[in-house]
Amino acid sequence: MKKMNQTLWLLLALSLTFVTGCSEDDDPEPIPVEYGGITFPQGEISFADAVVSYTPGPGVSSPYDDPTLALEAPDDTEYTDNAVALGDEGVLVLRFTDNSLITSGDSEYDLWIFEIGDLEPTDVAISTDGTGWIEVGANSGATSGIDIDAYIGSGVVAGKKYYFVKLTDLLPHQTGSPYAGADIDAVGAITTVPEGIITAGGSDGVTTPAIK
Ligand SMILES: [Ca+2]
Ligand SMILES: [Ca+2]
Ligand SMILES: [Ca+2]
Ligand SMILES: [Ca+2]
Repeated sequence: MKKMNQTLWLLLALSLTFVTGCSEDDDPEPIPVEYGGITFPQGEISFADAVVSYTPGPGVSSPYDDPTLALEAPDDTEYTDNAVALGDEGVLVLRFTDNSLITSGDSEYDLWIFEIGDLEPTDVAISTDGTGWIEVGANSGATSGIDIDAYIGSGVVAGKKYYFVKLTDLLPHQTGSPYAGADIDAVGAITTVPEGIITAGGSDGVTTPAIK
């Protein structure tokens, strides 16, 4: 009887050690999410988190002039005015704070732009610091992906973390006021690296991520 009790205690102690070890040391596994048929393996953190700047072109007014509508996961699948209009040749700069965009090492798409309504293309550039920009081509409008590995050798560096995405509406003029130009619902990174604590800094009020 005594031996049996000892065995039970030993088993209990072992299982407690196992449970405690798992919960303390391991990051939780990301839960993939799917939007518009595209799977984001790192889950909800994959999407842009903050607006750096918004310079709309002509033909945009409320409620289509709110750049925060381009943040986080896509939510305008039913045309519920949850996208920001850029206006003709307008510019929107977004940033990732709890994740970053990196190359995938293959020709799979790495960055997705969710644009709604009439197809309106944008020029896309990415940056590590929000100042030096690397052109990664134009997207076609609607939900479209970009392979940034294709730009290795013309600015993109494999494995480097890109925190900033700049979208510039491209002519020709298609839709008019109040939602002229490309309508951006969301921007997501497939090959996304989770971030730890971001250090704040910079006199312009823009939080500058620690470049690693
Ligand atoms: Ca994010
Ligand atoms: Ca890629
Ligand atoms: Ca559109
Ligand atoms: Ca949105």
